[in-house]
Amino acid sequence: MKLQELPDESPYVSGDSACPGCMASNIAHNVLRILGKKTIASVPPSCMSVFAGTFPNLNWDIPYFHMQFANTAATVTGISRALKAQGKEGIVVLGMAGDGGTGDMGLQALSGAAQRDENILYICYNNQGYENTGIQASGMTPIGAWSKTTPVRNHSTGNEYYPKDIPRILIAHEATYVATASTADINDFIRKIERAKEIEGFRYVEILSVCTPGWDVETHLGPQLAREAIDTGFWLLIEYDKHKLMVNHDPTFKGLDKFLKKQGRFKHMTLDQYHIMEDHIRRRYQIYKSLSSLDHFL
Ligand SMILES: Cc1ncc(C[n+]2csc(CCOP(=O)(O)OP(=O)(O)O)c2C)c(N)n1
Repeated sequence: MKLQELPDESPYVSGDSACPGCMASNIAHNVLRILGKKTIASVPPSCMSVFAGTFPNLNWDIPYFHMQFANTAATVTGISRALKAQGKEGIVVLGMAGDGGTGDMGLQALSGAAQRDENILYICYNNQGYENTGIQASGMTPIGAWSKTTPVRNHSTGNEYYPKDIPRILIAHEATYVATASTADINDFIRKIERAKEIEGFRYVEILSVCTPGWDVETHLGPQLAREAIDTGFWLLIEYDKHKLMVNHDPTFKGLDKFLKKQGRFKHMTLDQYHIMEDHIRRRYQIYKSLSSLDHFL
């Protein structure tokens, strides 16, 4: 479906309390427009669970479970297996978590579900930090980024570590479907969520989610930054389906410095740090590109 063909109505109804410019809110709205009402969702502690509200004021108009931080994949596994035991078909079981809940706290449950090929759809909205609790670094925060736990003072210059590449980790599990997406390429986004909806087994989609306070950017800049993230290679669009990996968009790698300078979290970066980031971006692209040249992966 094209964007114009999607229903205006989404089970993600109005009334969330997300920050101005929050991309996670937009992601949830569009994901649920595509998945529709025959969906059961589970969201762990995160911005999303907070700005969704609580019953009876919850803005998800479908069955919705809020559980513990590390449990997303395990919770949706239980729901999916219970539906199977009851002989109920055609219901999407969705887990939706931030990058902290996915790549740090939730990683072992996620890994187990991928290995067992549980019949679940797991979406990580990756805002690249523990944003709900006040902007701490997660395992998926970019190298060099400022956060409250990676300060820029006393000779400390932001996050020292490379971010975990969760799609690559899940591909190594031979997971059924693994993709990344962005609201900046909405047709690619829709196609991937539709594909993830239609197939059975373990499906993972990770979506870049601009966080205006966490990235220290003006509230109107999200869509532009999401576009520049793709063009600069900062965010790769990839898809692993039927054991074949594809890179869906080849970045130009141009304008990385301008892209970074628009974000307060990177404004302290030295030239050396910039080169480390640039080198990392190109290496990651080369890795995906060389894996995509294989006829059959693993
Ligand atoms: C076991 C446990 N540790 C810490 C917390 C506190 N906590 C709630 S939400 C959150 C941050 C979540 O970060 P992420 O998953 O990246 O989602 P975001 O807030 O960025 O949307 C933390 C640390 C918790 N609820 N449970």
